[in-house]
Amino acid sequence: MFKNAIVRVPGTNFSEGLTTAGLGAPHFELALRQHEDYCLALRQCGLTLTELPADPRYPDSTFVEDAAVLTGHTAILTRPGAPSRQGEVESIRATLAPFFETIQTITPPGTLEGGDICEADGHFFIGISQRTNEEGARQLAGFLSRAGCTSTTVDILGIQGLLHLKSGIASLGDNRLVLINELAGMRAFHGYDILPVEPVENYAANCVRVNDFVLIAAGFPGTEKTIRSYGYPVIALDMSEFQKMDGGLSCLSLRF
Ligand code: CIR
Repeated sequence: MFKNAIVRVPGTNFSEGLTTAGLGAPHFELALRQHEDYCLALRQCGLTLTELPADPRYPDSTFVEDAAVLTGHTAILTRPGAPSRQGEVESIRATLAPFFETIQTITPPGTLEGGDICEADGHFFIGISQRTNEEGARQLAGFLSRAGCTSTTVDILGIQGLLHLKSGIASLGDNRLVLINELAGMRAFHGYDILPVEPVENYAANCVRVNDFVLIAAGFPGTEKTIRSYGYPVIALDMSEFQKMDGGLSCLSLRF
């Protein structure tokens, strides 16, 4: 069960963040409303939120998930592969400090972003991507192992258009993974119950199980139906303005 979440409201210069989506500039007021609805949904799932103020030094800093990897008593601060995002980590350290006994940090030449880390029933998949390198993965695997967790790496460098591992996978718990086709065939995921995502709905693969609920991006009826068919109550959230900045549902919060 998750009890807490950390979120950060988008700043007025949110549109100056990194993006490859080609969907146009986000509408700031609408992004704020979507962020409010997202926070409301987390509360509906029973979480207590720590809401950080916008940080205009880092236009991508609303995507707090990329700054840390959390497990039990240990928080691991990342070292984002995107240089413009590396400064985001310091304020997340201060925010996590009251909650975690041990705080570790990924150090150079390692790079790692939280969006590349998918925890599935106690095992951690670590994506090797444009943002997370082998050295970052090696350091994280060491910290996880000391925290009593297992991990394996998944190379996604060859998958076009996949920013982070979690852009294409979600763990629902219960040995179930939501997966895009490009990942579904990989050995790493053998033995799991796979809920496939149609290619036109790839964006919806980045959904999140939060306690009794599954949060999913609105507008992807096939994926929503699949998840509902397994009996999960679904909360569908409009994510259009975050999608324009390559952001998914999971990256808007750190949950623990
Ligand atoms: C970036 O390119 O870093 C941000 N514009 C989007 C990050 C989204 N994070 C995620 O999917 N975990």
